[in-house]
Amino acid sequence: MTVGIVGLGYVGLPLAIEFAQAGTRVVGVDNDEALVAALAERRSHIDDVPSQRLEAAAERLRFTTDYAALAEADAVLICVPTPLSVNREPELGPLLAAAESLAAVLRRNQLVVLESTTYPRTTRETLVPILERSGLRAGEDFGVAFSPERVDPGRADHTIRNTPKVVGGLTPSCGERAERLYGTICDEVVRVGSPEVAELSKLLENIFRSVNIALVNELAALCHRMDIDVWEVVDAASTKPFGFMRFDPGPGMGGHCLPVDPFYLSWKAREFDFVPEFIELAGKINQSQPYYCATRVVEMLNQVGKATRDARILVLGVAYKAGVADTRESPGLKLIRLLRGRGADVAYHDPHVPELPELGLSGEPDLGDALQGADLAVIVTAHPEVDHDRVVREAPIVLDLRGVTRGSDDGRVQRL
Ligand code: SAJ
Repeated sequence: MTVGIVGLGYVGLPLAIEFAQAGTRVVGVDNDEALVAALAERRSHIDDVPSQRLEAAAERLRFTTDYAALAEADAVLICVPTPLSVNREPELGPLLAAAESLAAVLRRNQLVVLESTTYPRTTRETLVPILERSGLRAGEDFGVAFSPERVDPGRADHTIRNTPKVVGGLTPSCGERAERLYGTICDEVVRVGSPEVAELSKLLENIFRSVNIALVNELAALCHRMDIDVWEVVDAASTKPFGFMRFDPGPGMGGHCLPVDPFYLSWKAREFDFVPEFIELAGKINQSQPYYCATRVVEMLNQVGKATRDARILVLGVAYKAGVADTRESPGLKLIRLLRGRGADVAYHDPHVPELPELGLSGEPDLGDALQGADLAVIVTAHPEVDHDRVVREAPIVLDLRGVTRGSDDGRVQRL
């Protein structure tokens, strides 16, 4: 069997490796020539895919920018980005381009599976009509299904093989084909009755997180006003062994999934005269969290008689979450902009992120040097390799947005 994969990013490349290691020939297609050239030389750009794994599966992996190579594939998986536009609406450009290129080479009896996160009905209403420009009929001449990606970059405990894979076929036979295909790389495949169910299940997974993160962020602001330790409240609630799932307050909600996916659904819902209040409210709270954190910084400086203007503030951690280098939609970047807007002199230290070109900033490589001369240190993303005890010892005052200083009752430290 041969599988084609369109889009060789953090979803497509791990899939390519998984199929190759399962004995399937893989044709990987991407429109980025430099990326394809690097992969052809067995150099990986994805942290979760060491170059050695490319080497090991080399004889079953072919990478190209030429969609014509997909003609030899029995199945083609589309794994291209589905971001938001500047006014936070679904940006299906990459998906439409991939579909149009695939339609030009589509062959009878091929199976096409969309993995990119999107709103319900994208597969049926957008992807299928484009593919049918080939003259072939979906569900009759070729198969179509949707199967959401559940790749969590940097995670080792949950893998493609041991994470259940949801699959929704355009027709029962499409679903059966997709189930057999994923059964070669996943221990459990979960068949659902339609692409829409599969599309919406993915959005629910991430909207669930967005809403609960917003809940604890809002609770943190209330607790501050009531002088209650929100971290102790969350710890206590987390002792409940059923009916509760822990979420922690923080500087906001970053990443390439959570700040984006919910707005795909709220955008589509408008077509049905429906305003999903939870999604909008959660988005509003999470997007306002960096602003709230900026006021906490100003408040702390004020308490020691310092103005924000010309204060030297050290931001610890600018990646969107601990342990990663990804700064997409990172609240740390927003917080830096807000503090600079108030005239502060902001520096940062993040062992995963040496440069922030979009802010014209280079990270302070040495923590000790970075702490020298700082009027306030704010822990925004708590990477495990950063010595936060040292931060508490050496910074004049510390604002901890991640609850990593809870062992300290030092009066110079405040937390969300
Ligand atoms: N965050 C909080 N408080 C929390 C959890 C997260 O403030 O309690 C913040 C993080 O700091 C980050 C953002 O929210 O800025 C997103 O964090 P995340 O833990 O949801 O991590 P992501 O964005 O990498 O989410 C991915 C998703 N995986 C896929 O879409 C395949 C998500 O569905 C996973 O549940 C999540 O990883 C995970 O469990 O790690």
